[in-house]
Amino acid sequence: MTDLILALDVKEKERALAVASACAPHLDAIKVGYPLVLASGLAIARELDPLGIPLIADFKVADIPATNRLICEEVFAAGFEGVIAHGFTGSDAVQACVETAHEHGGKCYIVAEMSHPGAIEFIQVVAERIALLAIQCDADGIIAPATRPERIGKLRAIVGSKLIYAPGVGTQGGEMEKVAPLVDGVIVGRTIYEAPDPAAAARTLAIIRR
Ligand code: NUP
Repeated sequence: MTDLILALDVKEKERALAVASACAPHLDAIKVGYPLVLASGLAIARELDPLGIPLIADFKVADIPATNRLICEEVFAAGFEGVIAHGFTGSDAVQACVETAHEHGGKCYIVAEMSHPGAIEFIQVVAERIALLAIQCDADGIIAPATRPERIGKLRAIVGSKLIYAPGVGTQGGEMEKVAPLVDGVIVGRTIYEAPDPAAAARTLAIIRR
């Protein structure tokens, strides 16, 4: 079954914890990114820990290898199980993230193609090469756009059985029914946490993704 991953881009800590807790029974992972960590600190990982749901740090790590390693060490020391890194930085920078993740028993996902309209200007042009690089660097999976299912198909042909996680369902226009059969996990943020009843929204999406 395709995983349902909540993008917890809620900046108020108490509300973030409340949304995560209410939605938890319907989730396979929670993705935390800059909005929540910059507002609440990296210790948010420890506060989410009692939910018993894997946490993915979406920091889109994109620096030189030495700095990538330092960033990823902090991510895993904080209690995250996975990290998302950019691939356009090249193989040495990607390898630093993958190696650090694996040294900590964690996973590393590489952004192959982003989901927003501007992604067609630059990153889409090299998305297949990034996906191949992710495989060559032993990454655990890639991020591919739920907003362009036809692109997911092209990237799947490159990554085979490696994981594909797709953001862009709901508010960005991607459709769960079309995307879920193509990927290993669907990442959803606003459609869940901005809903009047986030738990009900998560439950509905969890049923549709089957
Ligand atoms: O290409 C990407 N698109 C994207 O939306 C890569 C991402 N990591 N994301 C993230 O997925 C984005 O930062 C947000 O956290 C989540 C989608 O949220 P929403 O559009 O469902 O609210």
